[in-house]
Amino acid sequence: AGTLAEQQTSNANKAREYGEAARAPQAGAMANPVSALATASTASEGTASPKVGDGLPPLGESLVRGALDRVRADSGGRALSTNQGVPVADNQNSLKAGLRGPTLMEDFILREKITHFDHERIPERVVHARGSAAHGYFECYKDLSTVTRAAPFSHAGKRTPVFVRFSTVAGERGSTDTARDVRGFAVKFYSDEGNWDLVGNNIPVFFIQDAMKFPDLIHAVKPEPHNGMPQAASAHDTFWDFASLMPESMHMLMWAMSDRAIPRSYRMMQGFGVHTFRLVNEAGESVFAKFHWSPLAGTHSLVWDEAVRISGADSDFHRRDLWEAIEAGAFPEYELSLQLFTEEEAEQFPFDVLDATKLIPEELVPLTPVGRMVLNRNPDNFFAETEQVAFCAAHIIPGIDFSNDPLLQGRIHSYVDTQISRLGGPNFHEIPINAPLAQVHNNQRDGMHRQAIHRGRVAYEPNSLGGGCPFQAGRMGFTSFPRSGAEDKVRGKPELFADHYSQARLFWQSQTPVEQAHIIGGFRFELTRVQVPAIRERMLSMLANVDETLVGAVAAGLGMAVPPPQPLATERPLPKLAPSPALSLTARPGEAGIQTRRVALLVAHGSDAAGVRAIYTALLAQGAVPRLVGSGMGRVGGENGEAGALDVEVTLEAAPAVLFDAVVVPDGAQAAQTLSEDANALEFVRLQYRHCKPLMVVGTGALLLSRAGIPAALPDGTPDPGLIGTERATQEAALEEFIEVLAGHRVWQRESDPPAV
Ligand code: HDE
Repeated sequence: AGTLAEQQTSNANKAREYGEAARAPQAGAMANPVSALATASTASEGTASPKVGDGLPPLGESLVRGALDRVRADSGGRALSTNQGVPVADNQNSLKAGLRGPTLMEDFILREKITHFDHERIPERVVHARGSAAHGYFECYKDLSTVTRAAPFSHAGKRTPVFVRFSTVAGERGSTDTARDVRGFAVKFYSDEGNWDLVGNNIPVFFIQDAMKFPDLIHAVKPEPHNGMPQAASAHDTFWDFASLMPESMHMLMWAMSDRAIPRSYRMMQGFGVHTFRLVNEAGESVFAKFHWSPLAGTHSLVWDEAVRISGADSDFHRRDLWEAIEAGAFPEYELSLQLFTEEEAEQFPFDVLDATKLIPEELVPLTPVGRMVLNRNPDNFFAETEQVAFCAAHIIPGIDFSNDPLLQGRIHSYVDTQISRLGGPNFHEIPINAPLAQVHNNQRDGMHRQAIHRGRVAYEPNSLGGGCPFQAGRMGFTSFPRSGAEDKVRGKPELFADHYSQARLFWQSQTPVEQAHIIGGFRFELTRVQVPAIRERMLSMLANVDETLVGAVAAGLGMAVPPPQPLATERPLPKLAPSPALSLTARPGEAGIQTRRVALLVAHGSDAAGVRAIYTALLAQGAVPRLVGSGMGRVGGENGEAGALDVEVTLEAAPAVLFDAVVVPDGAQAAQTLSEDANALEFVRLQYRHCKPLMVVGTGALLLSRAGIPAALPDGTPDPGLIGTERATQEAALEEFIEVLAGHRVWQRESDPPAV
């Protein structure tokens, strides 16, 4: 029968809204049978293709689904009503005194509808406003009870439902996904013993050491207050003014200017708890821990020129990528690892583990994998779930405790507080996405938007009238780790916090030459946007404390001399740390092969249809997302006039090069000729080349590359490993090689600064 969308060729009732016909009520039920309503797809344009699913999310292992069922509203087969449940006969016209008369005040249906609409928006998050989320589960590898009594780690194979929200920090709710920024990585575990929120980032350190500085940091990075610019960008005066006066931000700035801040996908970035936490076991013994998430798909990033262009081509790039991967069943997966260390060990480290601008190199404290997280279901409703979810750094459970990190201590307060104004009162924990699966019983009462209907007379403890319930859980409940901290009151920081540069240098020295070049490019771009020369100079004087090559290259890019280094905040000699290869993005290539990589096949009249189909099928079989891209929509004939050969899926105009990880130019002399007369096609292959992506050309397709001026060899004369042509073997052999190069993502050997093509 087809979907409702297919059956309806026009709005047949429209004519009855006018003139005399409007006096009679329209027919009530839809002409279509209820079965058609129930199958009407909610698919958007983006999900309508069979390659990205049918819009019906797989149930998978989403244990939280049952709990949310209670509030899930589905209007399939139902009549329209007011909020009071009164059936609405006419949803097209307001009530008027005559067809040409004024609208009547008594139209309670219109007024209710408009009033609700007027209040649809809630304040956006003050930071991390732009985000995307998914449901899934965490599965524990083994019993960790010797280390922690936290419920998710109680036995091997235990599954705890999770809801995860990824975000950028600086931009507003509608800002572009591919801004240079830190990414939030917030995980809500709906555990047996209550909700635990691990509210982390994709970078393991932070800009500042003390919560006291957070409002200053955010005021500096957000759009400037007088003119509201720039959106979702740190490349402006106020941010760098602040940063250049806060040398403790140096380490984080190195990460933020690296490719970490422009991930290819939320599915391809690490996550970190950042702070040192405590784990506590049943016997009350404690160790320190740092949390690490590592993506199975490997860590991959965009290049800056590409990120900028994606902002125009698809500002929902990361949101769409996450949504489509889950719809297609390519569930994002991350492994959770712990760095475990004792307080005594921590005292031996040349940095303070309570300082959130420092990381613990994996070479010093190795990672212990403890479980995996799978994201397997998209939210049903963006507002109800992704927007209303409230993560709180204060949400911990028995077995987990805070450390004295002064940044973490401030966060414990901030998150609950911010939800009260953002979500309109103290009962935000009752919003379904925030409600724990564990039962809630206490004597807190009332407040705005209270959902629970508490029974009985007793709302106090101790009581006898309620049989003493709810009673204190005692040893079963949460107890704080009893470490005494009684010292003199003081506003200050420990001496080791004053080392602002040794880890910035550690990070720099641990990067590959390509990553170092990108960091230089990042600083150069951002500081070029800074208008006040003194700020640029102050930033250079900070970089001068990190590395000579780095500061030299950035200064050259700005056309400035290298200034003397900024004075250090400590007289102690800074420790020399050995490079940590684990800090390079290349350390985690991933295990996903070419899964979910997007490949464009450029087609035109005369493309070798059989060859295209073979490549398309082979890519699809390996989990890649091939697309037939042409100058215009419609059907293109094959070679020798073979009719009706290939359907173009998307045009060069709608899907430019930056939305693809690789390109194939199929065989066909006429097609190559046609494409080479289209500047969009020439630009397409040039950008693929410039962004170091694999290009495969078959036979006469090579014409397009030569017309685009793409060099056949690398600058040093050796063959370009990312330019794969069939002269090397058959189409099958070339494809095999192409797939291998694509799995590696980029061909960095090709890169030059400035770009050659
Ligand atoms: Fe946040 N942060 N933050 N933050 N943060 C918020 O809470 C705050 C910090 C992080 O997807 C806010 O609900 C302070 C570090 C994420 O909903 C707010 C300080 C890390 C998210 C807040 C920090 C984070 C937030 C705004 C310094 C990484 C998004 C809206 C003391 C470990 C969560 C909200 C989501 C959101 C305060 C620093 C991660 C205002 C005061 C460090 C991933 O409460």
